[in-house]
Amino acid sequence: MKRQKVQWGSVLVLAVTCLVWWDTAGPVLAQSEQVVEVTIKDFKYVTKQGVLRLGFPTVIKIRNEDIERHDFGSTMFEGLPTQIEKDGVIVYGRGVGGVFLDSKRDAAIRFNMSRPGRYEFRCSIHPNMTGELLLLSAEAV
Ligand SMILES: [Cu+2]
Repeated sequence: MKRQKVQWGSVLVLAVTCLVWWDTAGPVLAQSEQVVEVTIKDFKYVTKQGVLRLGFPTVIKIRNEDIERHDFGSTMFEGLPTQIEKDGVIVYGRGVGGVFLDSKRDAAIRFNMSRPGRYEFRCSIHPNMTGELLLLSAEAV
C-alpha cells in the first residue's frame, strides 16, 4: 500500500515535468523562423544573416538608424505570400516591393524562401544604397 503511494507520486512528478516541457517547447518551435537583421546606418545596409535555408519561414527585420527616410526594396518577394509588420499593423499579400522607413523606425518582412540565389535590395531614394542576401538551398550547405 505504501509503495503504491510512492508510485502515484512519481506519476504526478512525471506529468508536471511533461507539462513544463510542453510549455517551454512552444518558444523553441517559434525559433525555427530564420532571422535576417538589416540595419540602415550612414546610408548603408548592414546585414546580419546566418545560413538561410529554402522552404523555412524567414523574417527580415529592418531598422533605420539614420535621420533620413530610407527604402528597403527588392524583387525577392515577387509572387510570394508576404507579410509586413510595422507599428502593430500587418500587411499581407503577394507582390510586395518593399518598405519605406522613417528615421529610427523598424519593420519586419515575413515570407517563405522558395528560390535560391543572390537577392539584391536597394533604396529608391538613394540609388547608391544597395545590399544583398544570399539564399541557399539546404543541399548546398
Ligand atoms: Cu536611402
